[in-house]
Amino acid sequence: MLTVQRLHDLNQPLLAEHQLQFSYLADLLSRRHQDAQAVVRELVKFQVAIPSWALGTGGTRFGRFPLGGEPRNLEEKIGDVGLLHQLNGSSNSISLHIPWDIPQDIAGLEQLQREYGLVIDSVNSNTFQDQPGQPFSYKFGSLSHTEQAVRQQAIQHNIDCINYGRQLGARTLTVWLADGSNFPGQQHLRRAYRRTQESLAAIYEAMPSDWQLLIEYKPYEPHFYSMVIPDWGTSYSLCQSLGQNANVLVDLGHHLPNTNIEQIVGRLQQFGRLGGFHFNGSMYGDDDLTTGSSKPFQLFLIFNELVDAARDTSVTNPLVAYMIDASHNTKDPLEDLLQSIENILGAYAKALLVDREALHEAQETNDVVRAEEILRDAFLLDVRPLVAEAYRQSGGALKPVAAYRAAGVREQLIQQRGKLSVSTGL
Ligand code: AFD
Ligand code: MN
Ligand code: MN
Repeated sequence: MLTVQRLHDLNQPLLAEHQLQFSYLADLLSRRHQDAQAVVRELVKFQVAIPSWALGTGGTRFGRFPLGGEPRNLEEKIGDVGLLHQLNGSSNSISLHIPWDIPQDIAGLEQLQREYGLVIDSVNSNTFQDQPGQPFSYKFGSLSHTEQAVRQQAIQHNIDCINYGRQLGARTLTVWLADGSNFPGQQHLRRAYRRTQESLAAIYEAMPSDWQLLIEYKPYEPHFYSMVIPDWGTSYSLCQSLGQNANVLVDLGHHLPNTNIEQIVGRLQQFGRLGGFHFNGSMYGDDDLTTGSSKPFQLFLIFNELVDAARDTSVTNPLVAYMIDASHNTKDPLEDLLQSIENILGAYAKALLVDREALHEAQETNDVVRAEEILRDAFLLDVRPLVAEAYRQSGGALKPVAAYRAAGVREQLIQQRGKLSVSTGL
């Protein structure tokens, strides 16, 4: 669909202006003793996984407006992520959600992955819905359920997920637990925690030693009185009780409004328990909007913590797994993912450009204004030429969204898969 030649042709008319902008910025940075190419190298390396469930139009509980050409199976989902990766060179992995993505033809899938240069990043379990033919219902919980048989079914589902993932080379199981209660008194809060801890321990025991378990938290929804894992503290305590290979996953939409997420990120790194991210944009809660769309400064501050910890030799945090967890009911999902990645790379580039020594000095001398100005200097810099250069160096498009449109990708997908094809997922 997108050939190397086509991408080259699409870049051609933009190249002169890009080079002008890039060399201006590189010059400016070198006057400040910063190296533009070094930032570009970091951006080229940076990869964000794409979840299989973000490739179709998401709905709200009021409706869904599919736009056609959505991937109908795992093979086509891999194809979509492959397209994104061709366009920006920054999405080389895909995250699976069971039961929607149970792999059938392993050899065929491996072949496809090789063709597109993709790996399988993680496997996500689903105990928030009942599946046809399932003996026990999750209506009143899964890993925290009062009945042992229901818990066992949910534990087994997570073990099955690990086994599916192993076949395709994944090494991460992500658990988001929807368990909770809607009314005071409905659930014994401490017992629900204990049962969850025991269930997770059983999953952890069954996990191969080179795997990691990531535990998400979320303050509300689908339950509105209490969630069993509502906050990072609960996730952290569970990870502590499980062992070295369990880490906390921060989903940007899983906080109450105005939570200082960058501080949580800093804390978790300090404790060596930050395992991964689900990037998205949030105004009010789990909105799953485009990453960085409404709060770009927050995204920058999060990356500032990540870069800061990465440069601090006293921090021993495991490798952080980056993923987008968004859902779109008004945009073409692929365009939205391209936008998200662009915002993520921009925030990362800005964080890399923070004058960390000067910031440290300002902080140690309590120079409040100077410290803030240092962050603002980096944040307000237009780093788009660096991001575009990273795309170019990895063989992608200087302007991925424009290239996607100019190449008529959606139209071709609709032609291949039909106007009515609807993807599985959330
Ligand atoms: C839901 C949750 C959470 C999770 C995803 C996949 O809110 O973000 O990562 O499902 O299980 O969107
Ligand atoms: Mn998530
Ligand atoms: Mn969510």
